[in-house]
Amino acid sequence: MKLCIVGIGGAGGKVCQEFLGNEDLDFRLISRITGAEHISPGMIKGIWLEADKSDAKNIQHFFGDLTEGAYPGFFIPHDAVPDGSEIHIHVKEKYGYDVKKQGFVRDAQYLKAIFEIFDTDEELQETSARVLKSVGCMDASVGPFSQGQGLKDKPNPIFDSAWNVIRPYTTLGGGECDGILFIVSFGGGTGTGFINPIINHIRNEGKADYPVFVLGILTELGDFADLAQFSKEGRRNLAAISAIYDLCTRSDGANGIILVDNHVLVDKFGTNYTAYNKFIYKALQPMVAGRDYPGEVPVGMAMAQNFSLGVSRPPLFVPLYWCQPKKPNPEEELVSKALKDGKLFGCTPEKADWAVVFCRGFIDSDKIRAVLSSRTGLMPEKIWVLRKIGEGDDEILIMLRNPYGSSPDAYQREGTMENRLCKVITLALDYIDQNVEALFYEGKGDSDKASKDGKSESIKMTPLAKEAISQFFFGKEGFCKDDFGKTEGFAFELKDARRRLRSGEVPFFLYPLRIFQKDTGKEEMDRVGKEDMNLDEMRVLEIVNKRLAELGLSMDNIMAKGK
Ligand SMILES: Nc1nc2c(ncn2[C@@H]2O[C@H](COP(=O)(O)OP(=O)(O)OP(=O)(O)O)[C@@H](O)[C@H]2O)c(=O)[nH]1
Ligand SMILES: [Mg+2]
Repeated sequence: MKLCIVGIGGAGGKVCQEFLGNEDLDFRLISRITGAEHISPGMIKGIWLEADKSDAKNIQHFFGDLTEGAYPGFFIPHDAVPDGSEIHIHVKEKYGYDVKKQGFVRDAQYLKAIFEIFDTDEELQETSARVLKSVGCMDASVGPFSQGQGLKDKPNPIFDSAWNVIRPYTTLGGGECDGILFIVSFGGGTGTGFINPIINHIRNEGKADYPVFVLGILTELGDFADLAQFSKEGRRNLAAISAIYDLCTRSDGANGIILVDNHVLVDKFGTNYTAYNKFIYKALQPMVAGRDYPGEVPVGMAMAQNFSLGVSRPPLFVPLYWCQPKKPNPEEELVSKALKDGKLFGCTPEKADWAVVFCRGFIDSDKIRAVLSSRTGLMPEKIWVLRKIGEGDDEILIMLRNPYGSSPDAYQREGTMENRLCKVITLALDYIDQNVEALFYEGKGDSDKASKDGKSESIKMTPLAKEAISQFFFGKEGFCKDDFGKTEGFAFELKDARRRLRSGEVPFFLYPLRIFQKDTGKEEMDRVGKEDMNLDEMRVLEIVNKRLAELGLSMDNIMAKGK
């Protein structure tokens, strides 16, 4: 498997940079002057998607401007919308969103809304096609619309252009990468806002099978990140849980969501983000690096299929990493240490339903399987071991799939996934309760509204957009302080998910939610209806079962009585 690393947003870009470092470090300047090819360890390819052009151009110097042919490059997707064009004006006048805004509004709903607006507003789709054609995008031989794809009938310029710059690195566009690893932080606006729309976009393009993995770094608790990221804890947690929600509920979404918790890294490295990023890079090497053992060379497609085998929603993976100096018979110690001290996210290893283990060094797969099986109770056939030739230490990266659930008191124990996610949900709900006006980009003295340059965010949502956001969060019942989210909407789903986590139910997020609904005309129903109808049926069944359980009945005994 050869992955294309796509970092999105600030943290995503910094971690991506670790993967793309030039092997030829000492001669970087000479390499540039002579135009020598940039070679990363393991020949990894990648790209950085960012929303803040001024940061990308002036604050960092690793990535160059991809549109000027630089590699490694950054790309600013909203640059694809011509400034002051009819597209720009249409979205602003009808909805109030400024799609050209530099540095995004720091919440996940902003980009979700914009993606869905382009996805649903037919008038905008026609306008976009006309404008982009008139500025020559259709026939251009360079730039984001040039990758042999031309312009679509219903363009979604921000996400089309982003996919078009990624595609050439993938086997879908003639490149070598047979999978994509997106790296984002769960907590900002750019990474959390972009990750779901871009995966939706890839899947909607008919790329149902292309292997897509997400490495999501959860924002830490406390106020350290407030300053660094200009966003308070509650808001960061709402952004984080919104992104995780959308990732978990799209049944044909990512093939695996790998979770890393900044809070775990705080304990290891204090407040040094660069140390976190280097460590995340190191921990992923057994999965990402080349030099597989002969006969153990997984292709992206097999990896993706195995990751999501037997589960109907994108699975969560917790990585556990350990490395130690080479020694004879290291297997027992490697597995024990990884389980004890190597978790990168809270979890209960015994609850995992499957595991993949990546090792580097002279390591015996059968022994790894036997030790991991005896420690976790997982059947050996549910443990897939892949080995690579290592250079220095022995290393192990265990990825445990869905290691949570079926334990009603787990949420009370520190160090479990239930406990961590319940905290995130509670912080997000408290934030909604206390800052409801911020969901509509309103309210006085909301310091979160200040952007980096000190200017306030000039979003003035129209009644149409406000109504859509209100419906999305609170459903028909609307917002009522200290008493919202009782029957429907995202707030309800969050409360219900917290209830599930507390009672040990798996999974905890169930139903996809949109801000702007698709026109449910017949054609649309035929196209997307099947999945939605199944979900509706599932929901009805679930509600019926719940009510029956409250009455001490079950579907089975009713059927039996009926007979
Ligand atoms: N591991 C790691 N985490 C980071 C780093 N920088 C920021 N974070 C965390 O990630 C969260 C989101 O920050 P960014 O990634 O900068 O946000 P973004 O995706 O660019 O979104 P914006 O809000 O639009 O800037 C922060 O709240 C921190 O918790 C980093 O370099 N490494
Ligand atoms: Mg940013």
